[in-house]
Amino acid sequence: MPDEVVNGELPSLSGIGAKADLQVELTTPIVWSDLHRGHEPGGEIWVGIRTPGTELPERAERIRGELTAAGCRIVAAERHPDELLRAVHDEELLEYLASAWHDWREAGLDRDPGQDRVVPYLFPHPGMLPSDPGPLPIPAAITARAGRFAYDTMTLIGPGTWEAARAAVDVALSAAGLVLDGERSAYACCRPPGHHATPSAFGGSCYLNNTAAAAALLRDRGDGPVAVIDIDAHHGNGTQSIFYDDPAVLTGSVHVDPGAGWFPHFLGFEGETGGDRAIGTNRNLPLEPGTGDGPWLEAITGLAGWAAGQRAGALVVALGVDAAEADPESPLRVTLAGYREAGRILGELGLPTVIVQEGGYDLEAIGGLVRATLAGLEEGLADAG
Ligand code: SP5
Ligand code: ZN
Repeated sequence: MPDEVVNGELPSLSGIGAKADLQVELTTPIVWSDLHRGHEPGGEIWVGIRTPGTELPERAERIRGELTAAGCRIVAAERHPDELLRAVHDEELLEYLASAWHDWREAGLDRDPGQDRVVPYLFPHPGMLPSDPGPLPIPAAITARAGRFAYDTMTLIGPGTWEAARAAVDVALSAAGLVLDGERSAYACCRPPGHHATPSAFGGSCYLNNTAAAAALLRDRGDGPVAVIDIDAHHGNGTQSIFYDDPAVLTGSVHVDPGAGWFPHFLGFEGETGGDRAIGTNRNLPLEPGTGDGPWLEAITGLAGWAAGQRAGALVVALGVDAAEADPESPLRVTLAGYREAGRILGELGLPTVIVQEGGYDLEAIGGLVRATLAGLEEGLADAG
């Protein structure tokens, strides 16, 4: 039944922003794992102070609730082989993440000094290392090992973190699998998020790069280059690093300008355009703090046009909804209608599309923002025929 009949309202002519449209029923399958609930960040160490966490289990529950109300069917994630993790991460990082909590407890650090999460205390800063360092040693002490792999103090590891992060990759890979099996689109409702996780290090509330794992699977099983378009408010530095020298994966990101004082601070600038073996395959479009729908959508249109011009055969959308105006973690000011239009622009590419959840921290808004994006995406795909 068409939504305008269900809601007793006329459909919007403009196609964006009208209330009737936001009640639209969706058909995109949503992939899910209960294991995310085991990852309770237990706070973030911000300037040395333990502050409440932002990347909470309720995020995924809210999104799922909204999408279920929109009629989406839930598909349970399937376990995938570890080999698919090694396609995007170093073995050392994987071994560390799988054992860190256990090693922390074995060392008694949860009792003395009484820290119930894994927190690094020093980092292998380039200025501390020999000029030709060779392979970075893996310190024997878990407290130091933590700084060998984490690049911030905000991304803590607790008892269920590994299982949740591992399951989040399975969620993204299962969504990619649905698309490889013929679905036009699939949504990976995963947490913890992934786009800040690099081949060898993690941070920014991310442990394993879910988006990159999905893109690598599509690259290896599909036709033509895969385009990753990252619309999270923050630069997708991990995804960029993973594919920087890979000509078969195009990575584009629109985000708040790291040069204006925003995470990830060291990366995400316009001049980063791909490694020597993949020149021109990375695009960053940094935006000023305070930017709203117009320039944000223009940037997304630019990235979509670029992907089409490069004859991308599949699309992975790194969907952070933290660019929304009320989000506590970013200064961008995108509206609900803006997210819907972003979905439409990306859908109009007409590509097999995997949408992977990244950030978004306004619990009241995130469900609606994801729903609006998926509604736009379905409209765009329908228009593309
Ligand atoms: C996936 C994602 O959106 N990660 C965002 C990571 C950005 N974190 C930077 C945190 C900057 C400090 N914010 C103050 C929070 C105090 N609790
Ligand atoms: Zn973000």
